[in-house]
Amino acid sequence: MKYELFYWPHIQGRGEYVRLALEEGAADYVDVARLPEGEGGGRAAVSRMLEEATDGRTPFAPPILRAGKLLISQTANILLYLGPRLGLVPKAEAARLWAHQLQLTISDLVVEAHDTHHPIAKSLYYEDQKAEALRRSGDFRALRLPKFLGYFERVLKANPAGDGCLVGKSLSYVDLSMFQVMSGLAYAFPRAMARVQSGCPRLAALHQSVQERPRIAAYLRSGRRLPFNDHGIFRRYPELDADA
Ligand SMILES: N[C@@H](CCC(=O)N[C@@H](CS)C(=O)NCC(=O)O)C(=O)O
Repeated sequence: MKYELFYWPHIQGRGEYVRLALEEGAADYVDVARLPEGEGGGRAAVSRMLEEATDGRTPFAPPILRAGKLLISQTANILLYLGPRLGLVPKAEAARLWAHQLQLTISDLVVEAHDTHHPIAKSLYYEDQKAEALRRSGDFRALRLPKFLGYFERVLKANPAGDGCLVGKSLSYVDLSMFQVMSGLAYAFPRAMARVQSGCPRLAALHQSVQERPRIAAYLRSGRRLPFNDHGIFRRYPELDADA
């Protein structure tokens, strides 16, 4: 199967959760919007997907994955589809539902991380909602970040198959996504993350182990991995990472 990923070309964004799974699974894929515009790439490639109904199943927002005749959107839904095909989730239904449940919780965390800098509206500039962003990020750092990471740390600790991964006894797409969220949070909130992470040794070890996997390490070194920047979901605005 040759997969086509459609995602905005200049940020990691939610496309990165899908990319990490495709890379670890050694999948044959094209990151369509990263192709030159003359070859059907660029932002227009994504916009086209949002405008053209395919069997009446037009996606609302990227990332979008084309797999043969299937067009799939919603990050967690894409990973639900890819997981078994790329060997990135256990076979049992209960484990797949558990993986999906954790992935949806990661999606919730991603939304909250985004809303620290855009608490009022996506359509407004950060500078137009800075006062609200300062209040929102204070709550995020003090309460939400420790609550989410503390939860995932407990999930690791409680995994009956071992605390090296979140689901079952080997790496799943959820571990890859957890790696991405932690990387993004460490970029956006280096001070808050240093405080919270000291109480989450298993999560820190998981992050390290994912980063060292040969295919992930090769991907992270490659030009396919864009650096974090201040247009994406995780942004480094030092004023939003003040001391507790
Ligand atoms: N819940 C969706 C959210 C998708 C989403 O918000 N995509 C962003 C880019 S990361 C977008 O382009 N949104 C356009 C919009 O919300 O109008 C997912 O997890 O895939």
